[in-house]
Formats: sequence, structure tokens, C-alpha cells
Amino acid sequence: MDKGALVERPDVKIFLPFRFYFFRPEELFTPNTYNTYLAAPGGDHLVSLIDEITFVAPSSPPLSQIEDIPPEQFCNGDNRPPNCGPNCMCTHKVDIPLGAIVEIVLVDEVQQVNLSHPFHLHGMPFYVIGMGRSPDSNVKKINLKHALELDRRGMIRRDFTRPPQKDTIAVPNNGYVVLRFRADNPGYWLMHCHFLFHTVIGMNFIVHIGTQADLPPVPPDFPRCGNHLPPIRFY
Ligand SMILES: [Cu+2]
Repeated sequence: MDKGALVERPDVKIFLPFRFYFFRPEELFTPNTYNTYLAAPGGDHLVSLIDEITFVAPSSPPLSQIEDIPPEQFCNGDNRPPNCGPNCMCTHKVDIPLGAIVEIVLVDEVQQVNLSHPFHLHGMPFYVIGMGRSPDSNVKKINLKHALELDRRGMIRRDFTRPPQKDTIAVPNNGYVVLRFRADNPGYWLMHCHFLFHTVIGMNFIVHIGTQADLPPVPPDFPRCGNHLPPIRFY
């Protein structure tokens, strides 16, 4: 057990709600936009949002070619591009200092019965220190606001005694999970729902740990790649 990660107050605490955005038909083919969507059985056209952002893969690998990625392509809940719209498309990246104790609370705002999204983190395992649904029977659907309120009132319990260590956890539908890890592996790590049809419509974000100085140099003959399409306006 990493007892140092299982302390009352983490260094970084992030609440991340996730949900779907359903397109109206007239939104789908707006000139000069390029929407990605899933055509679901039943006819819905949707994208995933984590903290109101649908993830777009960067045009080059950040690990080896960070200088080739326009900084404005990155975003997060605190730094969304202006006029991003309801299907805000950018490369969702959360910056974490190397060595920080991180707590992530994932909140299911999809709330589809029998659908519990399996979230997977690359790079390091995490402890699952909390999981549940709202104890308030008047609240039929959980959301970020309610989860924050529960946390403020001390009603999101955290178990530090013997939490399981995992690399994937199903977030109970209409509920939440509380994860803890020590950010001791520098780099750019994807965290994403492991339903592939949710990954392709943006249910991902990058956990960026440390700085470029914490990474080994890129080998001189390392393969390079990039975006071969003309620039696409995402937002
Ligand atoms: Cu999912």
C-alpha cells in the first residue's frame, strides 16, 4: 500500500462529470464544421463530453512532438476555447505536477440504466477509495453540482484502510467513483472510457504529469508523424 497517497487531503482534486450530447439533425452538417458522432441504434447522433469537452486526438504525439501541436488545441474545464459550442472539441489535457497525490472523482451524468462506463487510466494504477450513488432519495439523477454538494457536506465517503488498486473501474450508473494515485510517472497518459464506441466519440482526456524536463530526450532517429490534412476548424 502507498500510504502516502491515502491521506485525507490530496494535492490535486478534480471532479469530472461525463455525459452525452445529442445533436439536433440540423446541427450535424453545418458548413465548415467537421462533427464526429456516433449513430446509435434508435437514431440518436451523439458525442461524449467529459467536463463539457469532447476529446480530439492531437495532430502529433505529445510525448515526442509536443512542439508540433498548437497550444490552443489543448483545453480543459477551466480553459475552454471561446465560443466552443455545446460539442466543445479540443484536446482535453489536465496538468498535474510530478509526484502530486491526485484524487479524481468521476460523476456519471449519462445515467442510462444498466450502463456503467469502465474508465481506464494508462501509466499507473489507482486506488478506488469511494463509490456510490446519492444517499438523498429525492435526487433521482446525480450531476456535478449535486456531487460537489455531497462532498461539501462530507457525504462522499472515502475508505483509506484497504482500497483495491485497479487500472479500470466501472463508474456505477447515476453514481460516482473516487480514485487516488501518486502521479509519479511523467508523461501524457490517456484516461478514457473503455467502451471503444465511446472512446471514438471523445470520452477521453489526457493526464499530463510533470514537464518536458521530466522526460528523457527523444532519440534522434525516432519516427515522426503529423496531420496531413489541411487545418480543420473544430470550434
Ligand atoms: Cu462510456
